[in-house]
Amino acid sequence: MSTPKQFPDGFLWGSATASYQIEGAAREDGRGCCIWGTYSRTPGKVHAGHTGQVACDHYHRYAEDVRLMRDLNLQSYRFSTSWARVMPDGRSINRAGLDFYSRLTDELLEQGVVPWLTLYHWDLPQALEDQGGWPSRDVAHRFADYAEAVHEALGDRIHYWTTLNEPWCSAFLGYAAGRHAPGRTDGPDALRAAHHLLLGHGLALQVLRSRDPELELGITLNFADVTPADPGDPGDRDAARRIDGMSNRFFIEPLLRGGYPADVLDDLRAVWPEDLVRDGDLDLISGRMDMLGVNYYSGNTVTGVPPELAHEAADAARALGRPTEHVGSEHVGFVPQDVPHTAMGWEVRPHGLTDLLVRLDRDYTGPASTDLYVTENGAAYDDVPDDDGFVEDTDRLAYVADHLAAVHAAIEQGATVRGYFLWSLLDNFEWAYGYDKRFGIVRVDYDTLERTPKASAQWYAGVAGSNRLP
Ligand code: PNW
Repeated sequence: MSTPKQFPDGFLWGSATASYQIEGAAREDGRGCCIWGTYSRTPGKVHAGHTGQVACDHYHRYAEDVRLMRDLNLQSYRFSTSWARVMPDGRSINRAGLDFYSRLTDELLEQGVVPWLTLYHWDLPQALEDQGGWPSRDVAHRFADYAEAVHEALGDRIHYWTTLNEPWCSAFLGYAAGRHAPGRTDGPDALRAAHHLLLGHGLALQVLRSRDPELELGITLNFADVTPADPGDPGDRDAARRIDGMSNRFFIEPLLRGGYPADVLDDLRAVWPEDLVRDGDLDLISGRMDMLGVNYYSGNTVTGVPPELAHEAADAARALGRPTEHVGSEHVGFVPQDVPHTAMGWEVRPHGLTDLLVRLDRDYTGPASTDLYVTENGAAYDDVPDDDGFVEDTDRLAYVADHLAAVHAAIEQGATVRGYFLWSLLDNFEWAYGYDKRFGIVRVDYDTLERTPKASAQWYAGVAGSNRLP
């Protein structure tokens, strides 16, 4: 019999969601249109034409959802504010939009749930996309104004603030691969978007810090476990260096080391816009952070394709309408592994989370005295509800248990990990997959909008309540 794994005192147990994925009420109280509204209404972009118009109707059911969190022993709730609700045209403030987040915050505090706010989880006001979107430098400044407006309304009650969720997805899925909103497919523009997202983070950090030095500030990045197909093969090792460079180091190095990784800039030589980085940008981007949010789901095993085939491969992908998100590394091959997969087709690689947290602490956050939080981890599976809507989701439960064991192992190896947020509290709008993929520990019946905790929720409530893994 194995001994229960105890987590450190004060470890923060929570769950996470995002505005566009759960709120609905897309036209209520003056909310403006956002890029996901536009993208999801574009034929062929989102599974079955699903949109976030109604989603989980959290906008009207937030009180019920907060009670659910309390019943599940959750100590913290990570949610995002919708920029288009707060600033419908990306610039002027909509009081009614802020009031919703004020009501939500009060409800959380009343039920003893610590609010953890993300300012940007992908729903850029359409008006700002129409003015160029993230490839335009001005949007970074608009983001700092938005951060100030949200802080003005909620700063007295919220301690934890993260600027961006997964800028990698915003930049490379949104502007290079076109698989996320706004659906553009231009490599240099994706790089511009990435830099301006980081700049927006730095500017917002500065605003928030100057308004209140006591806030706990940071950003959430997504990381992948990247391994070479044959560690003895120099081509495969170089492929792993490239994908690790673009997926993992491209964002963390400017944030915590003050510069883009030299080898990655080298890989990007042909596409990197020369006038992109201005004097002072990297000082802003590397402003001190109190915490780093880590989102982790899976990883890839990669192999090098001979360079002479590289351009051919990139052209072929483009001709098929599938340009790659891996700008500058179009010739890397991905080798499926014979391991369990989730319903997303993502490989289950819990050990990668231990390695990642230990590496981040050793190479980046430890030296910077920045705490680590897992701000997302979880899985989609094909749920089968019984007549009462209950789901015995042993697969999701096992996924979470294995990843929590991996977090525990990282802590035992010395990594400073202070909390874990399960993605997601509710089944919700899973971006290009619409409502077809379910990540919730609580089932949502999309006909009745009824919520029913799954077996994984009951299990997770036990973990959160006892601060240990059974
Ligand atoms: C994250 N990838 O998205 C987001 O933060 C959530 O909003 C989302 O629902 C969740 O993970 C599950 O998908 C990702 O292709 C989407 O590597 C795609 C990738 C990674 C994260």
